[in-house]
Amino acid sequence: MDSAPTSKHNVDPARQEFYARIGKSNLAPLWEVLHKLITATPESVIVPHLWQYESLKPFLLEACELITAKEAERRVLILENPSLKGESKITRSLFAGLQTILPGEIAPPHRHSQAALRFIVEGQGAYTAVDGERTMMHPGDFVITPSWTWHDHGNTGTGPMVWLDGLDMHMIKLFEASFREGTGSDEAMEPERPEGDSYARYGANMLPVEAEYDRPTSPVFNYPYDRSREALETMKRRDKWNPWHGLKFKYINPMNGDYAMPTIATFIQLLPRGFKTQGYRSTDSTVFICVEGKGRTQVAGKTLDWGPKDIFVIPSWEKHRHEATEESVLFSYSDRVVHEKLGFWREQKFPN
Ligand code: GTQ
Repeated sequence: MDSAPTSKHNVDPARQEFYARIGKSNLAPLWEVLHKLITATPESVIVPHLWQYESLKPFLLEACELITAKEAERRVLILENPSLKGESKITRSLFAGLQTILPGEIAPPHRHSQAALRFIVEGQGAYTAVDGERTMMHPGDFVITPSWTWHDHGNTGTGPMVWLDGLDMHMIKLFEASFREGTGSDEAMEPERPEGDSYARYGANMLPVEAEYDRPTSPVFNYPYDRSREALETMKRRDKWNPWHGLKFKYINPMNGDYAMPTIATFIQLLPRGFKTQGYRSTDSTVFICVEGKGRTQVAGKTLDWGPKDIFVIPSWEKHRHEATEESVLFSYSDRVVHEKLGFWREQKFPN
């Protein structure tokens, strides 16, 4: 028995009439959208882009003349992907912004469901406090503010301090799980523990024998650059260079060896002078910041020329390669940890 529609001629209007009718019942036909929903390969809506720090810096300083850190709560200029203007997104899931704080200023305490990372760009003498412990920030340090921890920032130095904020903002938004609160005061919170406490407890290849720490985020909330840089420097004497990554490491949570944060994966890599990586792509759109050196990244027919403090973003599944014209260090972050945990992370390594 043939159950196919017999008169093709009448099918389209009949379908349209059907769709309109079921639409009133909040129903829609999957077959009209199936291949837009389930694409053969990732179709990223974002574009590769580079922000040259030197050209942004004047805007950071101009913002300081227009608003105080206190009034702004956080004086941040958001890095928006050119294809997602007005959405506060550098990728579909992640936020990136440059936060500036002047000597004597504080950014008042608050807490929120969104987790943040800070990657320090320049300056000295500013601290961030997380959950009652302050840490002084230095260029190249990777600092974590876990979900729902109280945090404030203050600058006790003599010049402006700038860092890159990375937040899992748009994941929380997707899940409609955002909470936020302030302390009701604009004043900095009083430290409850001495500076360096977490690092001593969790950052010295030892753990308290009866550790009570039970967050899914690393208790080491400042990974100082001098330690990461020293590790890269020592390893480069012996390591073979990975053709796709140079010498690349992920920051980990010493409690379990997993990524340092449950929603954002963070990495640091060293590319020797003259090194060209082979083509690579992965499902996690990635934000990079050049810490030291100089080079370029080829992606989607574009060349992103980077130097110290420049920030760039590579979309999901776009083949790219890095070339270091000087010995370079890149820090990067992405939502790879989520892809891996949920079982859909993919990568492709090209032979050239
Ligand atoms: O420092 O707490 O860039 O709450 C965006 C939201 C920074 C922060 C941002 C924030 C923060």
